[in-house]
Amino acid sequence: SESGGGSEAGGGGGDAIVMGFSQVGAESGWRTANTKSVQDSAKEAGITLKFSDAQQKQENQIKAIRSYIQQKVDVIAFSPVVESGWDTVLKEAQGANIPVILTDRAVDSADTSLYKTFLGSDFVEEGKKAGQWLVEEYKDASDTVNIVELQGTTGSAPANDRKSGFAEVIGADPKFKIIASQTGDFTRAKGKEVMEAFLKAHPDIDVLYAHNDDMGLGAIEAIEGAGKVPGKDIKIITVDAVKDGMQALADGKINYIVECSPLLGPQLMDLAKKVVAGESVPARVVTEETTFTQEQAKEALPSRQY
Ligand code: GYE
Repeated sequence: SESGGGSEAGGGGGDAIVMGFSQVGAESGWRTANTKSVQDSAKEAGITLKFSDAQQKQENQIKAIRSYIQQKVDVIAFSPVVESGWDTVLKEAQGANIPVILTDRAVDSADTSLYKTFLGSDFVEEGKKAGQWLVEEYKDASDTVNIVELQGTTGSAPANDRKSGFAEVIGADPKFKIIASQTGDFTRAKGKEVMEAFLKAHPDIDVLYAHNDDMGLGAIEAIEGAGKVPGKDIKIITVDAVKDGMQALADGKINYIVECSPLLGPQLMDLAKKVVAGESVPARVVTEETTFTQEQAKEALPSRQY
């Protein structure tokens, strides 16, 4: 492996640790910030990074992981686009004695020995926080609250969990009705397109719950295009809190954002060093996160990094 120049990098007879990282894609502002965090932190930690972008396709990630196995990297890290279907390739990595770290998203493999740890957010909790805001916002209302939902990438951990956490909380009160729910693939373009269809089919939407800021931002364009006022005629809740989302929140077009931090790089590099050195690491490392109202967004915006 190449020398990365970091004095702490080890595990391979003094050479820098080589990490193969398979990223989901470049679908959102969150993802761009996450990629930068991983790349910057690898440099900082003296870890040689082999990086690939799977363009939201599982087959591309499997190919990338197989090529990292062939190249005999020291550690593989990846953010699995969907939860299912990883056992075969993870067994190949295990057979080659290459430790695997899940970052950001989880897999549903029953055999948890196939990876060393999972670093990332608690997406169920994020969905619950979104639901709790809604329950509070409509606590004095007795009429039905019509909700439309823009889901993340079908089969992905954040889409599955943000949906179930939210449904659990609002399910306690029958006045909350999800009248439409479809994937917008975590992108602005798809969020806009699906919201346009929702608006045509349902003249009576009260609330939009979007699984990320980007889909929410696309939906805002659709809402304005339909002559309605986002944040007023239709209340909007999103997840992530990237800069563009925070700006829309401060401008009153979004009503509430549940934070999901993309800055996983420093913790990932620490975990990688430990795993390569054969040290034990916790099976689960959960990211710390908050929520933002419109007022809080105005305060936080000037110092927001991403
Ligand atoms: O919320 C979304 C991105 O996996 C947590 O993926 C991540 C999600 C994030 O595309 O914006």
